[in-house]
Amino acid sequence: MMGLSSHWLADAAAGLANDMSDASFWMPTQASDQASRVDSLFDFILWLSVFFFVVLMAATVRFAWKYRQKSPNQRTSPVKHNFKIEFLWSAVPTVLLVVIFAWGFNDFTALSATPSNALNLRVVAKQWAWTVSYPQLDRECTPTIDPVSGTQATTFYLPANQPFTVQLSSDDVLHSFWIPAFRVKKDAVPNRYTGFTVTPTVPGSYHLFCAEYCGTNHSRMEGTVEVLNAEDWAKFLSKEDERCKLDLKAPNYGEKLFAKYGCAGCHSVTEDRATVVGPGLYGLPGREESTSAGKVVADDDYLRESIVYASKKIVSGFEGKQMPSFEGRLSEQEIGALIDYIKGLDGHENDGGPTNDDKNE
Ligand code: HEC
Ligand SMILES: [Cu+2]
Repeated sequence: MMGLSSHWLADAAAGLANDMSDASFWMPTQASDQASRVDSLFDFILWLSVFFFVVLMAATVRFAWKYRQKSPNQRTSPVKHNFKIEFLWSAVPTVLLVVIFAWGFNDFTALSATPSNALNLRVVAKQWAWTVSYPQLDRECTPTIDPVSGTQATTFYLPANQPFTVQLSSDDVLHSFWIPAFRVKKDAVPNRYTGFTVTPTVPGSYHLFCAEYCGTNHSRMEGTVEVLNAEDWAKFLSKEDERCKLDLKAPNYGEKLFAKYGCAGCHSVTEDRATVVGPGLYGLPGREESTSAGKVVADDDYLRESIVYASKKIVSGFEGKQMPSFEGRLSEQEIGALIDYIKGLDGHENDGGPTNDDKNE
């Protein structure tokens, strides 16, 4: 148990009242595999700073006293340079900074590695709410609006001890997806995908915030992450479960959009990669593509750009041909569904692909 005063302070500082049960003075509950890593580095930097603060202040006070002016006619002796001390005060901080950098970089890369059993979430930020969908499960968690405060809160669900990957995008301005108990925070940037992978470890209910000022109701852009044990997660997955409505547009939403927007009239989707008007899209994701802007790997960002801003990178061999601009015509969810569809053409598992039993266990 914590002291009364530190408990009050921590609550007040972070507004995390119900995350605080086993929190430390500085930090909320550790509820992911990333949390202890982040906290260790935080503690290391904190205690390192405390150590040098004490050493430096003690030396300052001692020297100020020892070398004080003892009589009015005492003169300062000339200060000469001292190689040993100068070397030390450069080398020691350099080594410490490199250690901090390597440590932080290591933790940062851990956030970027996506294991194949990860549950994939697509998170779209929009002034002033989050929409969280599960392309593998055909489910979508939408915000509920409090008519009095204007708070738009989204509750979504995760299984404990299974990694999940978030692919973030924004329909308007910069937002930032922040779950303090997981120690993860990532900006949602318009016209680009960002993301991370992390594993929740403790069943419970945790806060989600927007951590980037995004306009009037920024502080009311909230949510709750419910981390479920295996039994409750199985319940959530059952068809009868009412939490996060089954996405009625699914299945085959991407394929339907592909027909609806006329993509099918210009692009073949069969293995022969036949050219209709534009290039065949089979096998494109992950491949290296020659374009007017040089060679690029066809990742989600490239696919996104090819669909929304087709003229930015023209595929080699298609210089004279025009793909119509879809700028402003597709919602983030539609773009995501189209990308999932293209990625699923070769039947490979992918982050938007169909539900797969191995993936949801
Ligand atoms: C009028 C014909 C036409 C329509 C409609 C069209 N495209 Fe295209 N598309 C093209 C052409 C031509 C290119 C090649 C030139 C370029 O890169 O802009 C292309 C390029 C692409 C690329 C990049 C392909 C590569 O090999 O790198 C993707 C992805 C793509 N289109 C997806 C779509 C999607 C999704 C839609 C529907 C929302 C769509 N296209 C609608 C003609 C079309
Ligand atoms: Cu926001």
